[in-house]
Amino acid sequence: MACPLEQALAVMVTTFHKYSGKEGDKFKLSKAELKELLSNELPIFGSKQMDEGEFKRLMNDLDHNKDSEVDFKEYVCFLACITMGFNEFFKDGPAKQPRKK
Ligand SMILES: [Ca+2]
Repeated sequence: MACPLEQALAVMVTTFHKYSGKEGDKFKLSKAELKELLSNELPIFGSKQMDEGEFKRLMNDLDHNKDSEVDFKEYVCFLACITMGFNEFFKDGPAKQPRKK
C-alpha cells in the first residue's frame, strides 16, 4: 500500500470503522459517531460549528434507507459527493495542488 490512491482508499475504509465500532451496530455510523467523524476527520464540515439543524439535514440526506444510521454505502456516497465538489472547485483554477491542512 504505497501508492497515494491506494492509501486514500484504505483511509476511507479504516476511518469509517474507527468510528462505526464505537456504539450500537459496529458497521454503521450512529448520529453521534457521524458527528465525531466529521469534526475529527473532515473539519471543513465539523469545525465550522454546524448547528443541530444543519447536522440533522446532512444526516437525513446521507441516510438513504432511513434507518437513522449511516452505513458504509451511504458514507462512501457522501465522500464521492465531496470529491465531486472538490473536482468542481479545482478544475477551473490554476493547476495547483489542494491545500494541505
Ligand atoms: Ca442508513
